[in-house]
Amino acid sequence: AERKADAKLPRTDSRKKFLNERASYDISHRCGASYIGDGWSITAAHCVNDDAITYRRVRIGTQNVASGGKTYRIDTVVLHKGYQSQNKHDIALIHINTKNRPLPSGVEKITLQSPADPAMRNGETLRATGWGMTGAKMPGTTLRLDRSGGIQFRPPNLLRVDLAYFSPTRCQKFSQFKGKVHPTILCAGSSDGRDTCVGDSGGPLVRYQDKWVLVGIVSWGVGCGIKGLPGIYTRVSQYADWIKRAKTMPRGTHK
Ligand code: 4AZ
Repeated sequence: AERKADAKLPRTDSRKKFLNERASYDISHRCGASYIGDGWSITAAHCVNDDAITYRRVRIGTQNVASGGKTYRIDTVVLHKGYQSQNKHDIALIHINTKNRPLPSGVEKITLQSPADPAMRNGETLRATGWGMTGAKMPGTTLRLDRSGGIQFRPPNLLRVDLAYFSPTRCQKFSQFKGKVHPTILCAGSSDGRDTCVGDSGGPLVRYQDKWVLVGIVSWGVGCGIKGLPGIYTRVSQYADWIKRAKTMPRGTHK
């Protein structure tokens, strides 16, 4: 639709100006992702499963949502074939070409949690990071109204939140998640409203086991910050084989 609208504009300076202006104001944050090495990042399928993926970029190597680091075109998207809705197989790999343009210094890949690693215990601490909406105004944040008219904010710098792991048994007890707590997801939340939210999607949920490992991908929830109600994350350890195979895919878009 966007391209059609562009085509209607005359091929003049004003069209050029329009496109340039759009390029400067149209850059907005969409989702998080985690760098896993060899040009590959892992994110949520719902973050990359639309036509606008053509315009989307990866910004890597900065804590600021709008500046610093380096930005790359995405040359490959591998969507999980079983992805239909947000609560099933919400996982995708995206690839950037770092051959001729090395990653910014200091960027490290995160290790994926392995199925053989010690199981998570109910109540243990996991950490999420992202540029998703917050409930409190901080310096530099942009004011937004949510669908219900509530005021929410976009933080300029990366935030982190420590959450508790909710065992599947405990998570099933919430009517909102009953029958949806498949082995391929995990639940994490807090009793005091700490949570992930819109904009954190695709980003990491990590656990410290000798080093930080990736255990979850921010996927979905019912609202944000509702005390006691956890958020839903893709359980990365269940996708070890899928990730290995995805990394062998040729460049392009694979659905
Ligand atoms: C979202 O819409 C979203 N509270 C992400 C996380 C959570 C809710 C919604 C969890 O991207």
